[in-house]
Formats: sequence, structure tokens, C-alpha cells
Amino acid sequence: MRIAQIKLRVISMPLKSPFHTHLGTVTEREGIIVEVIDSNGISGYGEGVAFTTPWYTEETVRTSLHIMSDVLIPLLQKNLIKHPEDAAILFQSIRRNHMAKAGLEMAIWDLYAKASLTSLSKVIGGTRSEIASGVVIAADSLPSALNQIEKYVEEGYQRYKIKIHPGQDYTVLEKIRRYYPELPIMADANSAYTLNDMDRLKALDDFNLLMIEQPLASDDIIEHSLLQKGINTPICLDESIVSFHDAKNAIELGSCKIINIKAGRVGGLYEAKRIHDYCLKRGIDVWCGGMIEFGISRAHNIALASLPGFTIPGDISASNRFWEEDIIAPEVSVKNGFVSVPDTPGIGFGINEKRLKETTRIEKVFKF
Ligand code: OSB
Ligand code: MG
Repeated sequence: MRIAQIKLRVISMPLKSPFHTHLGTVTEREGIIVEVIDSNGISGYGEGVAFTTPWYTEETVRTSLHIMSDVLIPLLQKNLIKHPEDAAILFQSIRRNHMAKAGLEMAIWDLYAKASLTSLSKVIGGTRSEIASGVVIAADSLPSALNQIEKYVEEGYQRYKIKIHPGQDYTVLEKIRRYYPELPIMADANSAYTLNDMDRLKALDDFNLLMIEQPLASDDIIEHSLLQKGINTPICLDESIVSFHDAKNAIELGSCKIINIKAGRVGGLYEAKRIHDYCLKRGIDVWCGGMIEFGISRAHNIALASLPGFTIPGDISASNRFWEEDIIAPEVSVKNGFVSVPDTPGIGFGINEKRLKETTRIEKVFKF
């Protein structure tokens, strides 16, 4: 593999409707579209999924752009990459900055798969031809949450994730359960609770939730193990798991029964796959998390979720869940609750050049 050029584009797009969590509201999404071009003119695409501000992890669009431009791309310029795993291992010399690393590493995976005329799913060991699709409800009121659920039920989604925080938990879930006694629902707290809320979280056992995601601190593993001993609802970790090492420790300590894998959060597909493989061996269910992403990252998520251990529907919704018009063509669509896994080379989605152009705010080119 000979990299000839890398293009970074910072894009910006409004969401169709605001995304509310207790940490803040997202109305406009910025992201970094990474294009890695080889000496034959083949382009591989990745997406830097950090947000504009560091509300979910410490990275931002600007720190990612800096780390990619001034640290990671120079490493790629100095070292020959024969396989995407070489890039993942090369990047291990740099601490953290996982979303910056993942954006580049995943573009290299797409390029590698395209150059091998193989789908990305197949290259990483995917076994599914379609994946079950779940959707997130991030509303600022109960009526709005109920409206959203009603709409998404019509669209056929197979799992519903409700954002909760103290005061917007028991009563909200109770109402939802009253209308939808059988719906597969789960809750995501994005670290809104502490161990002092043990009773409050125990009370949620009433609702037969598939799981509760990241109830306690974003960097905690120990306290989650104490919480899991006190409640029946399975705990799923998101923010706390930023590496294979974290996943191993959390499983060992009984801090969670399920892991949400996001390639961006753990530094790329290589690390995501290591976590997946370990969980599969240990009988821990995993699912693919979402980042309010554009089509490139969505396409990578589809390939990742085609691995055998992804047994629970993830946050992989249709392009039209968030966007009027996505930057890929065709867009990701959900039919009868499933997204089909492309079998064409690479991520299997093309670029909507017009949409990419009109949303691009910054463009940087690096020649090799
Ligand atoms: O906590 O899983 C999360 C979105 C942005 C940042 C963090 C999270 C989320 C979501 C999923 O909940 C959004 C999606 O479907 O893309
Ligand atoms: Mg989460």
C-alpha cells in the first residue's frame, strides 16, 4: 500500500432536530472527513467523530485536526504501511487521541479493502449480511420522547435507547412502558449518577430494560462493579471503555455484562476488533455505539457490527435519523428493522460529492 496523499475536510451540518442529553444539546454537528489516496488513485474514507466541544470525551474537532495534521500524518509519511494494523500499531506510540487515530486508521482500512477488491466487512471477519438497527431517543420532554418513539416504531427499529438522568428516569420510563409494554428498551445515562443513587437505579429494575448504559462516572470501572452487584438490570459500559485493557478489567471485575463498542472511542477498528474478539470468547455481548455520525462512520459501523459477537441491535440508524441529506450515496436505510451489509469493495458506499462540498468548511491536503 503506497499512500500518495491525505485530505482532511472539516464539515458542518445541522441536525434535523436537536439531540438532548443532560450534558448539553447538539444542534449542529462538525466532523472530519479523512480521505487517504494511494498511488493508483484509489480513495479510502474515514471520519473523525470528536465533537466541537469536549462533552463526550476530551477530544474536539480542533484537537483532532491538530493531532492528525501535526502528529499522525507525519508518522504515516515516515513509515511504510503494508496493512491497516501497521497504522494502528504505529499510532500506539502516541497517547490517547483515539478519535483522531481512528479517523485515519479507518480510512486506511477502507483503502486496503478497496485495493483488495473485498468488502470491509469481509476483510475484518464479518459474518452477517444484515444487521439489526436500533435508535436513540434524546428528547427534552416526555411528550416529545413519546412522539419520537411512535415515529421510529413505524419505521421498524428493533431497539430503543432512552437518554435518562436523575429526575428524568423512573417517571419517564414508567410512562413509556405503559404505552409500550413489550418494546425492547434500554437507558443511557451518560454518567449522570453516582453510587449514592443506588436505590434510584435499583428502582429501574421494574422496567425490564435490556440494559443501563454508563450510569456512573465516565472514567470509572470500580464503582460500576459495586453497582452491578446491587441491581438486576445489566450494566453496559460506553465512556469507561477506551481500550482493550479497560474492557478486560471491566469484565474481570464484573463492572458490566455488556459493552458498547465505538471504533472512534477506542482508537480504530484494530482495537475495536480486539475487544470484540475477547468479549466473544468470554461470552460478553457487544453492540455498536453511535456518535451522531455522518455516512462514512455509519458505513464503518455497519462493517464492524457484522462481526459475530455483535448480538444486540446497536445505535446504527438510517442516515435520515439525523440528516436531511447525508454525504454518502446511497444513504444508509433501514428496511424491516435491518440495515444490509454491502458486499462491494471497502465500506461499500460512495460519496455524495455535492453534499460533501457544500458542507466543507476547512480543507487540508498532505502530499507524500
Ligand atoms: O452516549 O452513546 C452515547 C451520541 C453522541 C455521543 C454519545 C452517545 C450518543 C448516542 C448515540 O447516544 C447517537 C447515535 O445514534 O448516533
Ligand atoms: Mg452512551
